[in-house]
Amino acid sequence: MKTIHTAAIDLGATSGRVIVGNYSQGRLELTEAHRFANGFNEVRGHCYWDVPGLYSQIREGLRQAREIAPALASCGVDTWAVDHVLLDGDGRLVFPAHAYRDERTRPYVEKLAADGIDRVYDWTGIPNQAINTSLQLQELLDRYPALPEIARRCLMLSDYFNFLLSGTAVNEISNASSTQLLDVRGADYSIEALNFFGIPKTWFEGPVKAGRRLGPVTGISELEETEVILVPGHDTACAFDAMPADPDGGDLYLSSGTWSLVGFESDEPVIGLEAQAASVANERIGDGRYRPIRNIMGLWLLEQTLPAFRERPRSDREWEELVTAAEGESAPSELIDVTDPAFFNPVSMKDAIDSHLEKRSINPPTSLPGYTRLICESLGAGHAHAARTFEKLTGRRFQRMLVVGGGSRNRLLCQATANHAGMAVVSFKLEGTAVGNIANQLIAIGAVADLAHFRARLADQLEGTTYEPA
Ligand code: LFR
Repeated sequence: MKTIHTAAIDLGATSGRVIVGNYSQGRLELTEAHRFANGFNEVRGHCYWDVPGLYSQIREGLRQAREIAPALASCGVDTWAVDHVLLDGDGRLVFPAHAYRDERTRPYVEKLAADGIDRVYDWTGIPNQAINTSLQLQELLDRYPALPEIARRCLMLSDYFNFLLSGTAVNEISNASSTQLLDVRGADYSIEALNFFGIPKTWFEGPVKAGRRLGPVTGISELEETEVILVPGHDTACAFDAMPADPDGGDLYLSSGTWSLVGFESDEPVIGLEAQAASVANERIGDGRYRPIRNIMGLWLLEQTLPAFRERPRSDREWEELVTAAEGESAPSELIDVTDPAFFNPVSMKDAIDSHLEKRSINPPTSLPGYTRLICESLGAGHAHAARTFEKLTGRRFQRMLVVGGGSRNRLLCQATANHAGMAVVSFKLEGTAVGNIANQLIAIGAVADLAHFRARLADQLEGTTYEPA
């Protein structure tokens, strides 16, 4: 059987990459073609992404991918969720893309909490979060009432890059579900939610399931033979697709990076007042089914604490040293509440942690290993809390928690999660988002029958590390 080459364009909030997947005889090998830093820019108190810059990195990445694999069958794009662009009737950008950590939606969270969230959660199954597309658009429309006269279409970032690459504009369902505008009981936008937020219905078209072939890459001459495939546009949906899960459904998933996303797959949404109180987000899988998750602050806490220390790690070896030193610290008796909004985008994360602790009369750690230990234990407790919440809400019993993403390499975090959850944690050192992206391309072009087959092959190929609860 010949080798099939595909490219995952995988954009995260702090870095982007283009990864070539070489698939042959049921085995997937990955080669990184291009990696680049990403981050939002703050201008006069507001946060924006450099969207044209990202597109130019994507094009460079595809050229590099083609150097590695001249016969590149296809490519697919996944990005972080909730952020989006507005386009005019000719597909021109009418507004710079804000980054979800822009604090302009803060008053809108309070307004929705005071009036409307019960209805909005009932319609959409998505809790009240400052990052939601719904609130971002509501703020823009309040501030610029003439916007509907100029903007004709709203595309999530993944949809927009698909449009630039293929000329085809669609709203893909997994990323559409992160907007808080999709009908949780159906597969279309919620008219009630759109009306509630005052968002023009015409900005969206009925969401499309992943797997559609959007057309050949346009505008990059060497890539005319490469097809753009609609993969799940939301990186977390891709990461979940990459889980080498037990087909019996006994696994809970953790995609661990800037955010910790704990969840599982389900034919039914998890809704109702208890689910709402527990902030369960009913996001979608690329095939339209549900992926109820809890969205926890994640390793952002640690990443943002590092700049306060001169000895911050800069290589794999230095990371290993930091984790070992943190393991040597005594376990903190009090943890931080990883849901505190003070950690969302502080000027100094270390100061935010210190004042969070001081308010409770707890002494802050005195060293980087101390902060690392505190953050990993607190995240572990957050993961465990999410696991218990899902068990309580669904009556399901999860046997294991599977972890992919950057945090799967962090022993301390995996062990803390196992200890707090009383559940085995199995970590796969896997670029989950890129692997799920590639899996969806292989299925769309007919190289793999379906996700169950892909996962079974992947499980044979991978060796997980199991952390038993202490
Ligand atoms: C992870 C992620 C999360 C989403 C957050 C903001 O990269 O996509 O799933 O809640 O970023 O978009």
